[in-house]
Amino acid sequence: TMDRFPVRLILLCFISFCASSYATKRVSSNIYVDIYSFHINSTVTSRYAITVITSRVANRLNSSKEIHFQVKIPKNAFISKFKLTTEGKTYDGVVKQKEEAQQQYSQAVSRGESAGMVSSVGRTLEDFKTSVTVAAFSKVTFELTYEELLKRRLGKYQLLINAQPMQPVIDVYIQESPGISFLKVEGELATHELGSAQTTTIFDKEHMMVNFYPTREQQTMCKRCSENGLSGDLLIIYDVIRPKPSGELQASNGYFVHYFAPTDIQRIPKNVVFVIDKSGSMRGQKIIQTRLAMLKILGDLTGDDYFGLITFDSQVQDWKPELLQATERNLDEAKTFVNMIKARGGKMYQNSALLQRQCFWAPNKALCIFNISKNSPTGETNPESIQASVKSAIQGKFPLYCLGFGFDVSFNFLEKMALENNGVARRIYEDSDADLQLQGFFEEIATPLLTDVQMNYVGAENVTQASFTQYYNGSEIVVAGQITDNSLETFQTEVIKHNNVTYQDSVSIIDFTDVLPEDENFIQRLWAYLTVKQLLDRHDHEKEMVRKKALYLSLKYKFVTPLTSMVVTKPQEEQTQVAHKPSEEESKHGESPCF
Ligand SMILES: *[C@@H]1O[C@H](CO)[C@@H](O)[C@H](O)[C@H]1NC(C)=O
Ligand SMILES: *[C@@H]1O[C@H](CO)[C@@H](O)[C@H](O)[C@H]1NC(C)=O
Ligand SMILES: *[C@@H]1O[C@H](CO)[C@@H](O)[C@H](O)[C@H]1NC(C)=O
Ligand SMILES: *[C@@H]1O[C@H](CO)[C@@H](O)[C@H](O)[C@H]1NC(C)=O
Ligand SMILES: *[C@@H]1O[C@H](CO)[C@@H](O)[C@H](O)[C@H]1NC(C)=O
Ligand SMILES: CC(=O)N[C@H]1CO[C@H](CO)[C@@H](O)[C@@H]1O
Repeated sequence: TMDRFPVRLILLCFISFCASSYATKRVSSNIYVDIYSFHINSTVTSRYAITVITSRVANRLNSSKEIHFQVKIPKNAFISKFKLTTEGKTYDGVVKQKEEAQQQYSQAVSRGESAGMVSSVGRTLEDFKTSVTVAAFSKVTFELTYEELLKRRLGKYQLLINAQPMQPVIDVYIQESPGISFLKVEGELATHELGSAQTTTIFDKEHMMVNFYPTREQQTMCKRCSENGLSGDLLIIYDVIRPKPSGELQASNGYFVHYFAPTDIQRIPKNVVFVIDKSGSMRGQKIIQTRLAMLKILGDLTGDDYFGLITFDSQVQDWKPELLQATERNLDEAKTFVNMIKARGGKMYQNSALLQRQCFWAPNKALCIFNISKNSPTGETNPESIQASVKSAIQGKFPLYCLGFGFDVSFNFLEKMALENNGVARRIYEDSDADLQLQGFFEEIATPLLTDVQMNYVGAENVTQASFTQYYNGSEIVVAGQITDNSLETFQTEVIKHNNVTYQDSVSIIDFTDVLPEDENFIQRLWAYLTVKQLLDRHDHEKEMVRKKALYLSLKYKFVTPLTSMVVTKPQEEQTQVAHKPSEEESKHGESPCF
């Protein structure tokens, strides 16, 4: 028998969801407070995006006035700089260990100041806001910098820029060697009415620029505009050309980055088990959207895939006792089954009570046993023991993916379980497009091309994650590290899959693309960003060594991460504000209680 690609389990965990309606606060326009310049400047160098938002505001009143600065930044980004300048003095944000900043935060709160600066707003953005009292006839400049590594999904990178109603001017400069294969601009601001505000300039295949300069008139006349001006997202979407299957290597100042995304490979057939919650908490839209998504996903399976369906409420039902081949006949039968899935009536699970589940697999067979959590009469279990038993059942043989719906789901639990088992967890937002979110996630993992990829680097140290259980079509493997003694002569790379060398590159200086002097630090920052992200994602991130290392790098590179905060001291009365990276749970629970 042929080797099957490992079973992939998709847990669809729709547990009661908190709707939260978000009213975006508008900066009220006032002829006496003049935002005379608002500039968003984003530079992307080999997928590493550094964005600077600069706002210049004048107080034209003869008395002092509180002036607000409020912007939205991508969740995936780390803030790395904030400063405000007024009356000739500059006040810089200082990145400190979170606990240290917490003290200043608590003191400010106890004085009745609104001390928090960042909150979570939606699926993809965080809200950053601050204000400062500006003297009569004075000006203030706010400058915020954030950094992120763009992740390739479904064959493209996406840079998201959000504009609030304050006369935005957006410049995006992208440089990618060996070249950009396509570039397009989408999003709420890429509309017909604003068409003439946007231009794309192609300098050559490696350098492109997108500008968005709406006139004052355009800012009030478009569909997405209020009387205060336009607001919405601009999405810059692109991909790069990949002339070499062994990937693209860049180095500067003693650091390297390796982008690996081969396409000349056959897909691997896969096994997939869908576990679908049909308990009472799924009633209404959620179960309808799940059915829609499942029908579409089943339609996307190919003939050599094997699949299974399991539904549960308080009991577990297998569609078939074993995985079946995705033949047309079996798929039709499965679709009939899916169409019959109904959310059970019955009571909703109160609080964050969560169905906890234990799954055991045998080859081509999936069996799940569900454990009801503490609040239920059926017995108490602790998440650690469930995580441990799932891990021992899987034994690293295949990745586990968990999808959590809404915010009442114990997402951290799902995430930890997925990470421990080489998978990922995704939060699905209950919204009109929940079925599309589900499908999108499945598409990302639908075409495995490589398994057990090991990237080896000779003459390198402090290398980021270098082994990957799977590589999917449309994604990209990125590895960065330090070059020992900054010596390219000894630097070598090879990519090994299934203990069998498939790509080998002994790199010479010629293979490295030139990096301009002004960009020479970006690979080092990219390395630091990736290292911190991966350390924070590790399921053992609470372990002291991992934490320490992530903290050290966050402080060194001035990243606002879950371990650090930025303290901003404002001109008057030694007022301080603190920027924490919010966790989604915290901010949502604060905003809207569930029941
Ligand atoms: C935008 O940022 C780039 C890179 O930092 C810089 O070279 C350029 O001058 C900036 N543009 C403006 C208009 O500030
Ligand atoms: C400020 O301006 C208002 C009218 O614009 C005026 O009535 C007031 O006297 C001015 N105050 C000072 C201190 O100049
Ligand atoms: C991978 O995706 C690209 C387009 O995104 C497609 O052209 C190609 O056929 C896919 N490869 C496989 C093996 O499915
Ligand atoms: C890089 O690796 C060396 C040893 O190979 C170690 O001494 C050093 O602390 C590491 N640096 C970082 C930032 O982790
Ligand atoms: C690599 O795989 C090929 C066939 O796919 C096999 O002939 C060869 O012996 C393998 N090499 C090693 C080192 O395992
Ligand atoms: C009913 C059921 O499956 N209960 C199990 C819940 O989980 C604990 C520990 O993980 C098991 O010991 C129980 O048998």
